[in-house]
Amino acid sequence: MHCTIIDAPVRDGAGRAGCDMGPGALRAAGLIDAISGLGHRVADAGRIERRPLRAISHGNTALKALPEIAAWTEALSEAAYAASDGAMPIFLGGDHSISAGTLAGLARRAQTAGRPLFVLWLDAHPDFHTLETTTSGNLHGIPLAYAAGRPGFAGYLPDLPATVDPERICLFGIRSVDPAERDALNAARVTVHDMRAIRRHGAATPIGDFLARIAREDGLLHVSLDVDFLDPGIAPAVGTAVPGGATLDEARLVMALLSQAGLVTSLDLVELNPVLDGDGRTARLIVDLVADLMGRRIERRPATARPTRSF
Ligand code: 6HN
Ligand code: MN
Ligand code: MN
Ligand code: MN
Repeated sequence: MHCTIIDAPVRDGAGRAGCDMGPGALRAAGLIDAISGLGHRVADAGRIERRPLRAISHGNTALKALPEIAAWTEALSEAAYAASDGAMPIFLGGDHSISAGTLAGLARRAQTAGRPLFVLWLDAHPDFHTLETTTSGNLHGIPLAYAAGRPGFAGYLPDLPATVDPERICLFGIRSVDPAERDALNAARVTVHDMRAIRRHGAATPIGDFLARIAREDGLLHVSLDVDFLDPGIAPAVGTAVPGGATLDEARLVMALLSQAGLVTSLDLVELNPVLDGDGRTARLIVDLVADLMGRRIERRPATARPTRSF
């Protein structure tokens, strides 16, 4: 596998500062060595430059940093389209607003390739607000709705040349949904596996079913991993922590299933806030999960210590 690492140090989409340091923290935690150590060729594209700011205004006065996020979205859309031609781009966020751009570019790539694009959204939140419905005004709450072509973005950016079909989106790990998002998700027929369902029925069947469908339809698969997918007990370095997230075993199972299927063609790693990661353990955990996803074999420790004899 050929991978391209792309830094997207975006912080303006989140309510608190710090996500701009995410790429540096993931690199310091050994991301590139972890991937190349598994035998993959890694190209380092470095940092994306934001486009120049344009004046953009909108009737929703709660919106924060609209010109900034628009300029990042344009730059990331171009970068994602270019980097997905034969390689697997890995985008280091940055807050989740980066996915509006990465998905826009990847949807265009899928259209060029004549293959359907599927999205696995690993997150506590659906990020399915429009510019009209967000009440926090934080634009990391909108990327999936934008990429899916929901109405409610008029005057923001030019119309997308390609969008993600909502019926090819699978939300997994969800446990914090705003009312406007709930209604829109139901109407759009997005697949939602919330934490309650995952606790009751496990992770293997829903992920396996989704992967089987992608294989049948010869699809591309983008995985968008928000740190708050994980339980804050194991991944505290996130500004929007929600209790009851994925455990280490659940997260590793998902990564192992993705690795075995071999269908992932692009990846976002978002919302890591190193300011909240005193000892760097969240960054190391994300690197570990990426290594699982990229094919590291899971070591099974015997339940009880097996006596070994050398004589
Ligand atoms: N994220 N629904 C909340 C909002 O402000 O719109 C939270 C968004 C969280 C965004 O997790 O990437
Ligand atoms: Mn998110
Ligand atoms: Mn989230
Ligand atoms: Mn929301």
